Amino acid sequence: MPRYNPAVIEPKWQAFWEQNKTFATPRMPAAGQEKFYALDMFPYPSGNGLHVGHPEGYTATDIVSRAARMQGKAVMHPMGFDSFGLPAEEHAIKTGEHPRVNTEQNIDTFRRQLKMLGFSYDWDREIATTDVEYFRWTQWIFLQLYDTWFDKEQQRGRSIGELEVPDDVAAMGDDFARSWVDEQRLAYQSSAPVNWCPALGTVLANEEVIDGKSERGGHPVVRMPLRQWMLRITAYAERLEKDLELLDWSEGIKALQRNWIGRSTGAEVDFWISGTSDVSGRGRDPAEIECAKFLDRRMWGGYPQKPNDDVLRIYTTRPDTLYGATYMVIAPEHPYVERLTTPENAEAVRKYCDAASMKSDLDRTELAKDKTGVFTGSYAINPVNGEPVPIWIADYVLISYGTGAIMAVPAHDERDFEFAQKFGIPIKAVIQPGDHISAEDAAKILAGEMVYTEPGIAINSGEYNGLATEAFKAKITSWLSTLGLGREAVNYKLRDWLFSRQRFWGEPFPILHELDDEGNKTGHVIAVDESDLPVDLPHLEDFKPHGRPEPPLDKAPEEWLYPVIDGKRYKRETNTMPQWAGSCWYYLRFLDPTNTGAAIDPEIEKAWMPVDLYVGGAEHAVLHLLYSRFWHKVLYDRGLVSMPEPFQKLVNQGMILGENNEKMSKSRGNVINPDDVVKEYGADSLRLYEMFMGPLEATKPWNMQGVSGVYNFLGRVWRLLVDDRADDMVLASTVTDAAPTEEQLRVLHKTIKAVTADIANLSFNTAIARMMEFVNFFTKAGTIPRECAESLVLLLAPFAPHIAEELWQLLGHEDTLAYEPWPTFDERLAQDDTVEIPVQVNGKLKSKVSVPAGADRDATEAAARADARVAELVEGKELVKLVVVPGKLVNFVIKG
Ligand code: ANZ
Repeated sequence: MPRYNPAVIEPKWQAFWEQNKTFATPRMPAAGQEKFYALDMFPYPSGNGLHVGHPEGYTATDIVSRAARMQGKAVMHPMGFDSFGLPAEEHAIKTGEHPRVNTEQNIDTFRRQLKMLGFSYDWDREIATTDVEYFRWTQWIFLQLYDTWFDKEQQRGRSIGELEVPDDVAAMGDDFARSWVDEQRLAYQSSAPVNWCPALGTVLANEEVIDGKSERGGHPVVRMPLRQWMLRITAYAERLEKDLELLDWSEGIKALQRNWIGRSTGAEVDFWISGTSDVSGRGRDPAEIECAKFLDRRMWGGYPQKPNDDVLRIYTTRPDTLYGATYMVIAPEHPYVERLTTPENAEAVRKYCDAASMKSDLDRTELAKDKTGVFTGSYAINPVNGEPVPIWIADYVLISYGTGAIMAVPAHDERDFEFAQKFGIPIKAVIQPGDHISAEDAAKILAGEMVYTEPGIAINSGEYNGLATEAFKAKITSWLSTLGLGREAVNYKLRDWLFSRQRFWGEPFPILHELDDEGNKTGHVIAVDESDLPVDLPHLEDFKPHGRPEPPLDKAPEEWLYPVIDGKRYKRETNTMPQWAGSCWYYLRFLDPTNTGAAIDPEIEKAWMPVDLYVGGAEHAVLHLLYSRFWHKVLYDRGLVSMPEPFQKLVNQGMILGENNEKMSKSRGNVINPDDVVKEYGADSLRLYEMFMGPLEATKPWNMQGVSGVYNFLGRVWRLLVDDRADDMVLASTVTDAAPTEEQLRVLHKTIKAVTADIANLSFNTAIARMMEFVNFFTKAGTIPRECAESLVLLLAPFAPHIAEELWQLLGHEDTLAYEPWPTFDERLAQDDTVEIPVQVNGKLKSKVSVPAGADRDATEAAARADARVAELVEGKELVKLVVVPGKLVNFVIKG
């Protein structure tokens, strides 16, 4: 037995922890006790089991959690499963087996593997997003979103009951008012395109479509509109961006979120629609008179929130280029398409818009090889100079951004430049390029042969000529708003969140559609009563698609699909929620996982939130982290949580590559299975190795020799404390009861100090290196005082908990070391011993002296004077000047 054998000691201690519920966390921290909430991004339990990327982040949080417990903190460290998802449904379609069966098998595998790695989770808190008792509260939170509208003035979500219906809306009747209210909710319905694959008879998720074909089978996929649920995350764009300031996240992740939110500032401008281009006639023709009347009305009436019918409202980030607008573009979905299209263009426009509707936004913008478009036949008047500007339709303008319409300035915008070149539209330069542009290029830019998108000095811009871009923007925006023709505006790239999926294996929406007497939907919906939650998934005979674009739940049995309430028949919503839903709030449920009366007890929420350390993969930098922050803010606005942000500190672990420096993947054959590593070296070695590979956030390749290296290190620790020639477990004779020497104390205290700081800084690789030095030192000495041995075991415990528990027991302790006080250090002993300092006399090096690191001026001077050589030169001489730079140098300037 006395050989280091993880195969024996690891299961032993795992069983001990489980039986004794060593890591059970109390409901609340004790009075006065500091709390620490360490959260891992819970895994999707795939059929492949855990991969070595999982234990990387999980070991990091486990080290911090174990150390925090020993430092006396109340530690919340839970684990669960994000278990809805496509693969389980695919499996169900193939086998006819309920996806729950497969999901639960996979969860069992994951749980077994996680336990095998010795993570100190409180397993009584385990949750899976597919648990009916969990998604009951996911549905409940959806109902809170449904019950909330966003008050722009107060910048917060409020109960729909507090929303006042404007008089003009109320005047349109109850039915209209009800629809109006529904449109204000944070959860609302809208028609959005889905990927319909006729050959497979099912709607596909975006990730199942590759180059317009189904991933499975390569069948054509068409985009078609379907009524879906949206969440109004855009209402929170400003706060989501601003509150990033409150967070201790890396600048990189913050930048990714900021980019995704995509704040853009510019101006809205109204162009009066003239119908024809004849207003340029400058005579008193009727169109010009109308235009003058329009301007007059605006001057007195101001800029209307909603544009009137007689204008085309555009959004631009470059109002300073207004004089260079040579055409306008509206998106193919713009409500004015029909109005603006003249009869001779009608056929071409219809064809163009039909084709555009089949393309995704990405195909229309980033992936588009060529600009396309069609002229409407209509014109609008440029407010700065009265010029008529032709209005085109082109799919590079998206309906979902800004106002869905632009003024195009081909001289200063790449997309517009390409378009104008292709369609022979004039290109008019209105910015003088800066000096960094060659004379040759500048000439081309001015001739409209080359695009220039940077700032510069205004030209061809009437009274604004000579103004620099920023000043021009400010001036013209203010002019526009004085005349009621425009205003400053902010836009966000962030889009509302398409929240429904045409899938079986997801949370059902707690929503019922009203039916009329004929059984047709009236268009109104009601929320399922809270007391009727959860809405569980129905029984299905099989999971095969039914061949229509409606969601698979349309195949559900009558009793599920058509509930009757107070004698009235309803149809259930058959879309399901996306996989992101469950992970939006799991960190709250961990705190109160068995509460049957609420998602979470507010007292408990206050006691434990926010998450103090959240570790996970960088692939979640935007979606998951933005979605959960959004939900949290809504819950905050509605008084259900006490803090505006859920995750105080966030760290992204780096990716672990295969031994060949490539991404691990089955096809590359370079996947490392944690089960195999544990079998050969043990969990402690796997944990230690993953932390020793390099900085947590770095990308790093796997190396089996490295695993064997840390395994050997643990073997050395073992042999330092265990007599491996004895028959039973007895302490090695190296362990003595002698008091440590000064030198040993220095090594000990320095190590404690370094490891403690390294854990706080998540610098685990350096902490391990320190412990290795420590072990080398005492191995060489051939003896280790018990005090030093015990401290080593405690320091090692967060990293390699099984071997540490075993050695702790051997050192004569009966209980687990999980709550043993963390070793402390004496600052005096922990200082790095000494530094060598050059001592000069009149600027010439005469000697070197050793002083304790951190020695002050006086101590440094004293050490220099005590040096025999220096003393000889300096004693009795007149000192002109003395330079002492502690830690660096001493210089005596003497006379004679
Ligand atoms: C005139 C102009 C002149 C523009 C110029 C740019 C450069 P960001 O920064 O992304 O907000 N735009 C506005 N709405 C659009 C839509 N729905 N679809 C496609 N493009 C749209 O960019 C805003 C700029 O993108 C706007 O400023 C507009 O073109 C275009 F020298 O207006 B700009």
